[in-house]
Amino acid sequence: MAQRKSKKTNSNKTDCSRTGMTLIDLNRCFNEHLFYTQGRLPLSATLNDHYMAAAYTVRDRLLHRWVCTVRDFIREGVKVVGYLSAEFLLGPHLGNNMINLDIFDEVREASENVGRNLDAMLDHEEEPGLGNGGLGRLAACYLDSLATLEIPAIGYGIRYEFGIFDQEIRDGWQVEKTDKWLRLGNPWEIPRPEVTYEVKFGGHTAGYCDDGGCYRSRWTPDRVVRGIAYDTPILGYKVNTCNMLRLWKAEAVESFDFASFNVGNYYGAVHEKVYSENISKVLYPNDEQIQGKQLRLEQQYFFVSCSLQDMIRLHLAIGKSLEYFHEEFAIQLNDTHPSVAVAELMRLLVDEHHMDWDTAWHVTRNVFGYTNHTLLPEALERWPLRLFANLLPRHLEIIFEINRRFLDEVRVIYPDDEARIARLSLIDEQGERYVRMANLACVGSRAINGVAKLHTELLKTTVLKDFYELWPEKFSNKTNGVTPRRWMVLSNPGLTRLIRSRIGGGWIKKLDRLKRLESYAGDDAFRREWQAVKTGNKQALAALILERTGISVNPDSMFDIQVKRIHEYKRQHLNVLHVVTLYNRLRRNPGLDMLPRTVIFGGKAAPSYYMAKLIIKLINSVADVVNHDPAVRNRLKVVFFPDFNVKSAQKIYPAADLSEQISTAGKEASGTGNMKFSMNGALTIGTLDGANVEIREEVGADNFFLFGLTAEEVARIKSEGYDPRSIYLSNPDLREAIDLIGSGFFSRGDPDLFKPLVDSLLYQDEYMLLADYQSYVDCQDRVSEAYRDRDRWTRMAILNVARMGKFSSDRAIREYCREIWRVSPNTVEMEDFGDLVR
Ligand code: GL4
Repeated sequence: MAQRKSKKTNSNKTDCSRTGMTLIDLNRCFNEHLFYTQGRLPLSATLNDHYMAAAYTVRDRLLHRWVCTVRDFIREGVKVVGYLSAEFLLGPHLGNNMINLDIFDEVREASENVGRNLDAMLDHEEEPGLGNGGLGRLAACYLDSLATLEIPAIGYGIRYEFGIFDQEIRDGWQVEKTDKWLRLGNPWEIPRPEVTYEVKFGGHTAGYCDDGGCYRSRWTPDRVVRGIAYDTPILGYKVNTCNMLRLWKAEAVESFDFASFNVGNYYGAVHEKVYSENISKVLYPNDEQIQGKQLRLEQQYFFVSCSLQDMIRLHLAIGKSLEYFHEEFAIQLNDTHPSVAVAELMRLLVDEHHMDWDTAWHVTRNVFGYTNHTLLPEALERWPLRLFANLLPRHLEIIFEINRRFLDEVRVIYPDDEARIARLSLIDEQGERYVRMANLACVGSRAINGVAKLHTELLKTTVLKDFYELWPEKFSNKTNGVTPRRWMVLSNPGLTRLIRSRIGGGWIKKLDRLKRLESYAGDDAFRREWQAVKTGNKQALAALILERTGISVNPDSMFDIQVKRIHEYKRQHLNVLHVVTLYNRLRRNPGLDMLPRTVIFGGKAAPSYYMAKLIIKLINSVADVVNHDPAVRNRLKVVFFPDFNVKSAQKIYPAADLSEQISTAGKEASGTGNMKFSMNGALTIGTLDGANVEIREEVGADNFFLFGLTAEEVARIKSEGYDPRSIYLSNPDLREAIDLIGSGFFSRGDPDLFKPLVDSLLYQDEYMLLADYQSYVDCQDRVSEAYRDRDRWTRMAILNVARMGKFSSDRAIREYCREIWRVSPNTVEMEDFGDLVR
């Protein structure tokens, strides 16, 4: 055993050290942590003690690799990626790190040696839910791939004390509960109280002449907050590269205002502390919808300023001049949330480091890249000028100066095109004035990208059209990807084992190799085993559904799943219309030979998004009626799985037969859940939207259930005048479904409850559910037909998995590295630090 272990992962001698990889090493380390870190004897250890001991045992091995990675950072002077994101939806660490260290089986054994089941420990871990959905989860997948590809990188964000709320369902409604993820401590983070920066807010600016006679601006803030670094190691898969995610916590510069304290004003004295700490208190729970709150801008500026100051410090520490900052760092703006970085870097370079404007602008423009993640107008960030000026007066001056110079350039290219100049301006001046963050990001970046082919094309022709016409060379597409380590190896061990048994494990790092599975699609024995894996996963999910909702579902039925944030454009209510249509068929014809389906929904609604919350209530209300109607006889079940998060996602994707990707074409920028489902052998029913288009291209049109209008058709019909009511009137099945909802049938006779939803469909139907309804229902009938032929279905599922290679986040990150960041890998060698690690 010891022999085998010392050969894998690391060629170097770690086997007898403090962080050795053999079962003996792991057992010893586990017991030591139980005793010395948790202060427990095995007999009195709780589940949490065991979990903590396992976490620290694994963490020790991460830290050994981290130390080696950092050693190279300094020694090699390699170019580093700084990934700036307001969200990182990491999910639980323990299992993932065990996979990446390749010690899963050993830790399972070590925990069994102390009488503890590993799954119970994995289940016990609170996940850091520091994100809303796809955007934050993408950032987490990208960190995994950066480390796996051995690219030196630092993720920068906010250490929210409360992440995305926990969702409970009461009487069918969503209820939000505070996410207290830090309650039991967080063994994965290392606080760095000595790595801190001051961040200024408010106040005013005044001009002055410096010693050299240069005109400068001095910013006198009225508030200063301190950011403290908390580092989480991010290890790559079977490599020694261990990058870090550095999250900032806000604290008061002085915890107590002694002047107030001394005059007996205790509450006044702690006020500042409480006020400052608010900044990193809670994640805004809106996905693709801005709230325009000052605290949000404070959060953005806070983490951006700390992160840039940190990168500048690291840069200066290796002895380089700031003129070369962009040669040592590539900084990616994950959407516009961190885009105030453009102005902040200018401020740091010009005001604090006394660089001249032109050089600073050269550095700034060459260091940033900007990824756009949505076309939805309600998600495009803009800040009222007054609010911005009050909070960041110096940044507004800088933005004005950037804008003045930029628009001068534009005027040369497009003389007299005032309308275009108004559209390109960093300031929106139609009515109340706003700072346009997307424009700032475009002007301040070297590269701009969308997240799927269709999305990038739409960016170029709609939201960022003027910028595309100005700088076509800056634009490119980077289709999203997801990490197969978490989304296949960790979450679907059964499928992983089966695939390994036929084609080995090379695909885990080179996902294209899944292609080799194609030849097994026609292999009977393989298909049987494949089905057995799926059935096992469905049974496990059925057990979880029973535990969480009390609903018992049949694992032999088709698991038809839609999990994602609840949003009208994602059209969970189109899925509901289909459910009601099936239900009506059963009511009309009780003896109908219908393929049994379990329709599962999951996802959170922004607390202030009324329609989304009403959709959750609708799903639960329909479920209540359908699941209790004896006439249905288990041919149809509806489940709303509460509190969908990374942890439950890992159990849900592997159990799906059918993946619902049914957004209105042109609205979903990419989607990443669509990729996770397909990688786990679910077939997709979907529109030509986001990455669905490319998934279908890859897996083949025969293995994808397509329905609905194209983005072009959506735009055309909208411009010609769309009339949902005429569709309603001419389609009896649709009318019956909508009328049943409107009648109060699902709301205990109350016709008012769902009226807002029904009315919005009949009189506006912004997302064109009615236009796509018949095409969707027909497509679902084809799905049922296909599922009846289980061998054909399994063949299609195998081909889906075999052809998903493109959607690894490794492919996406390689493209970013080559085409945007221009960074290359650095192989980290393990070093035995002698007595230090024995
Ligand atoms: C999103 C998009 O809605 C989603 O399609 C995409 O996959 C994701 C990552 O690029 O980004 N944009 C925002 S905002 N939230 C998202 O999830």
